[in-house]
Amino acid sequence: MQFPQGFLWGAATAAYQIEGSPLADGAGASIWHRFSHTPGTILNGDTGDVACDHYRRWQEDIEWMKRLGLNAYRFSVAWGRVLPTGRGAVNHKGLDFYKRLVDGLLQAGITPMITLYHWDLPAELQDCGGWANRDCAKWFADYACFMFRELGDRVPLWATLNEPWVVMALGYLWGQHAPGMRDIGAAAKAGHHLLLGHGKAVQAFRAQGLPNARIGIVTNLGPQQPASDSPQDQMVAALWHNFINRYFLDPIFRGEYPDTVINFIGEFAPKAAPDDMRIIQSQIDFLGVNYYTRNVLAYDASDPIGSRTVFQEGKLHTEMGWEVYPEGLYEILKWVYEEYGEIPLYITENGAAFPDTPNPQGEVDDPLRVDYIRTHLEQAHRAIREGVPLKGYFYWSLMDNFEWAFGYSKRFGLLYVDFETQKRTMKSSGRWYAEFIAGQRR
Ligand code: IFM
Repeated sequence: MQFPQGFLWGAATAAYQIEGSPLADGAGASIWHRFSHTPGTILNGDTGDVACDHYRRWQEDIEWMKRLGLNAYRFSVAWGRVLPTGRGAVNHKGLDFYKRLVDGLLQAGITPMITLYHWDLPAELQDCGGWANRDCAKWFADYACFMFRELGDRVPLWATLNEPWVVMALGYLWGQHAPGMRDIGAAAKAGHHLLLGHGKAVQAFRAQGLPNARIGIVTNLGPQQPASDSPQDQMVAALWHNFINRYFLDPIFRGEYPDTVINFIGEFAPKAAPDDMRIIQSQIDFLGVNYYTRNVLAYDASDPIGSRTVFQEGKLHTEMGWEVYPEGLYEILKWVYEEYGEIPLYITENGAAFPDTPNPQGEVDDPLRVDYIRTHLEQAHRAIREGVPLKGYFYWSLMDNFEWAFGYSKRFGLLYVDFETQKRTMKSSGRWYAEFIAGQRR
């Protein structure tokens, strides 16, 4: 398996999941700080107050990246560290943290990819309605523009949003994520304003004229397959496919929402102002694909949405309950390529949580994760052989971290983190990945 020259070998993280010190040095609280401090929201009452203490240990973490042989690192900026209330006054201490991090990465020969929004909206903006308020698109673009000015000369890869579908569905529709809303109308508005914020940020990026930087968006995608050939199962699988895979990509690449979903949500469908779709369609330079699993779906009249996910007996599932289905990575990459054309792609997340425990010598052997990475890389390679313009792979995640509503109970890392002592230990999957990357350089 030889990947193309210049392929990026990375790992990914997000600010609230690893940084800790959420209010340090003048940072403003985010919706995740608020949400995790609300009793009953997060398993075991966990919060991101300490997380992996990366805010203070970032230099050590760059050393770990070097040991892994990474040539790229995807991380997110906590909006509220830089602009504590989300707009207006700048907090230079917060900004300096990211400047130091970027410089440290560049010095180590590691290409930074910044995600501007990985779910931690400044809490003050939520008090004004958050993403359900159309103004949020402008607040986001202003923040993005500020970041391009400050770091655009040094950061070659920028992603506007991480998984807008998850923000809309889990944050505004089903309520498991911050801001914990359950309101279909607000969800549809939030989705539209996320798209608009993305488009406006892309326009601000172009206006800066950054010759060495490229911009894209990161979406969670995966095959949505019918459990049988029955027309009802096929119908629900198609609906989920349009909802998960097309709902954000069709507007970006075609300037329209998928009809089936719009018809399904009826009166709640987002109302686009005349110029919105033109802004949303602003040309991007790459698409980030986060792939974890597939869904097999059956019609179920007793369910409010009319469908249920069919558990795949006999298949390996991760601690998240997600089926390990490497072919799905190939299938979804091919689908994106065939559907939306020659856009450069990155696998911006792919990974698995397994129950890792150190042995008495303190080593963490995780053969299931080694298999997971290897089999997914095989499928990525297969896609490249068939012409898919895949440019990089970022394992999720560099280290065990705060897995949102599941707190610290799910370990995805290449590095095991002892959350009591903050000691990092490279798992056998980390050693495997390092050897694999080294092999690509020979
Ligand atoms: O931890 C998350 C990440 O923040 C976004 N994508 C999925 C990961 C695993 O659930």
